[in-house]
Amino acid sequence: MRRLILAGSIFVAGCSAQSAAPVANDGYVRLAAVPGRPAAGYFALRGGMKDTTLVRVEAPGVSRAEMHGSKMTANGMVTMESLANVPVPAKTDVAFAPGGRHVMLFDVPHTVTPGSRLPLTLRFADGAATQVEAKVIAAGDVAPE
Ligand SMILES: [Cu+2]
Repeated sequence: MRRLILAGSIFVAGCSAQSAAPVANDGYVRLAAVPGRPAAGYFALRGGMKDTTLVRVEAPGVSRAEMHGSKMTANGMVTMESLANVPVPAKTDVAFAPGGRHVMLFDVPHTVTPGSRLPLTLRFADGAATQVEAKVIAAGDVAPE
């Protein structure tokens, strides 16, 4: 509902009721095993009516949210790299999932505990935004379906 209001205010003319902006679903946040360490956010992103670029992720009370990619080094180690932006082609699935892209959430408030929800706001280069209510799980929990 919120997404449609945002889209409506930004795309002034010519838009139908269809979602112009990408849509995010199945969000969850895995807390770190050690308090104070960053949590990891995941979601399934689906491109909207046109190509765009994800430029920022925000969460209330979180000091910093960085988009990261994971990549394998020559000696088989997995390392993370910070991503300034993530292309989201029209009508294309862009996964943020374990082993791949994710959002690192720094200084997650103490009120964010397993079983709670943390709204993630995804902001795009064209000014559009979408939100996903991420389920919060503990470090050792199985990821939600
Ligand atoms: Cu990371």
